[in-house]
Amino acid sequence: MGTTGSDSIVVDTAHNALHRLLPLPLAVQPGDGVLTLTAHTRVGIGAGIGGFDHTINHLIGDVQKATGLHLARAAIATDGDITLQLDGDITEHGEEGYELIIGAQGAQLRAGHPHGLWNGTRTLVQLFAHVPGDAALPAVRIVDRPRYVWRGAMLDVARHFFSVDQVLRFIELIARFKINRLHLHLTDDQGWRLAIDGWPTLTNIGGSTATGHGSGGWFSRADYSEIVAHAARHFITIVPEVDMPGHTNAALASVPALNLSGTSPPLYTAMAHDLASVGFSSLHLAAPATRHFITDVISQLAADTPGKYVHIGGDEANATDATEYNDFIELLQREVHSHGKQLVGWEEIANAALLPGAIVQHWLRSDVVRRAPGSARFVMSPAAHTYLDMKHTPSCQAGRRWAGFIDVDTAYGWDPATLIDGIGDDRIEGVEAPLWTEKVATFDDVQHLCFPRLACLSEVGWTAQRHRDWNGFRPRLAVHAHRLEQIGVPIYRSALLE
Ligand code: TNX
Repeated sequence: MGTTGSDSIVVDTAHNALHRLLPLPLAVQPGDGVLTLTAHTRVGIGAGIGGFDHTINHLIGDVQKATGLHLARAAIATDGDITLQLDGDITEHGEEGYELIIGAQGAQLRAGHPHGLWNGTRTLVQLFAHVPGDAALPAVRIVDRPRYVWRGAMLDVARHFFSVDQVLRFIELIARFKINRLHLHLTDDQGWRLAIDGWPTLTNIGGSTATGHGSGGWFSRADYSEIVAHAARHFITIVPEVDMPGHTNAALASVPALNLSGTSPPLYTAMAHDLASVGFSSLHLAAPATRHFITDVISQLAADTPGKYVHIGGDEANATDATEYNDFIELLQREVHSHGKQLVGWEEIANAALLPGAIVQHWLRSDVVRRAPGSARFVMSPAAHTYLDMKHTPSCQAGRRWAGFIDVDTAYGWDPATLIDGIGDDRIEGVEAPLWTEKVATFDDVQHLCFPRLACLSEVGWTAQRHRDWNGFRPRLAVHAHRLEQIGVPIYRSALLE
């Protein structure tokens, strides 16, 4: 096929197919007619490289859920079938791009990489009406690739713990919108949630409770690997965070030798109500166990995480001396690099001497972000637009309000490239929406705060800015809010979508 120029989007709002696509692809050209799948339609691999079994099986499962039809797999696809083709010669759409052509002769999906094929299947599944018995796909030609490589969600399992099954479910939900990073905030003052070999008290003591005296919990190494594997099947990279040197009361309470005094403080189950009272805990380089602890924690995280990132936190270290803070971050950076991984940290790490490749996650203060060297990369999580723990409206039960109310228009209406002077798309790795869980105790609340706002973030991260506007987005978000409700997700029903 010929290439579709990146500016050639055809926005025909009368066309149903377009209303079903979220995030909006780079180029969509509606055709005439439909392709109606039947019990004889098969899903096959076109000529080219094989090896994307999970993607095909997942597609077959999704088609069954959307239409009721169970499609068979074919070794070689023919007319009328759905053909997936991995073709290393297709390089222009990058790792995640794809081309999808649907017409009377069938559906052809082509990509240069397995991740692109996966993304194409997400688009194909969105194109169904999701009405039982309706197996029609609109004729269309789509050429697509994302704006940013990092489109993330963050789940804080430290303030309140969420089980492996809940995290697996969360992965399935975010994958619908082509989100490709799941950042797990694994440790904080109120809980340490990952077993570390040789340090059993971290979880036995530090994982035993939660904010508000909950019962806590933690992941074994096997649990963590199960999460990583499920994420990988959905082309999601796990970004593990162990927050240091602040936000460490759970570790300090578990291991006396991490304290300068040699004595542990009590467990902390309260919640800092304002930004001034957070950051009361700190690790210290001079405490007897600190360096050994850092080596063990980072090397286990690196070994158990196939993705290239290790997030070391670094936020709100208000109880750490400024010079020691920088030494601490630089030590963590060396440790992360010694395992061949890329350093990620909250914006405060910009105070330390960061080496090329470091990723700075912006959340609050542009002046702090600007201290980062020219070589740094940025993930944008501005609290006022992306913080999923902020209430949608004053009547929302769960969540907080310090960064303002965030309804779906606010979650959608920002451009990462114009947020901070001097930090444009050439330096931005992507976007992420964090869900902090001090005031989020149940998985129903998690889903209510995340959906549909994560769909807004997904389009901020995927769709070219010139193709984004609230009026075009609103009906598409309404379609997907409805679909989430159909599968039982307790979403937030925004009045803006009525
Ligand atoms: C600030 S964002 C924090 C978190 C809190 C959150 C609550 C950041 C790097 N630190 O520790 O949970 O606010 O909204």
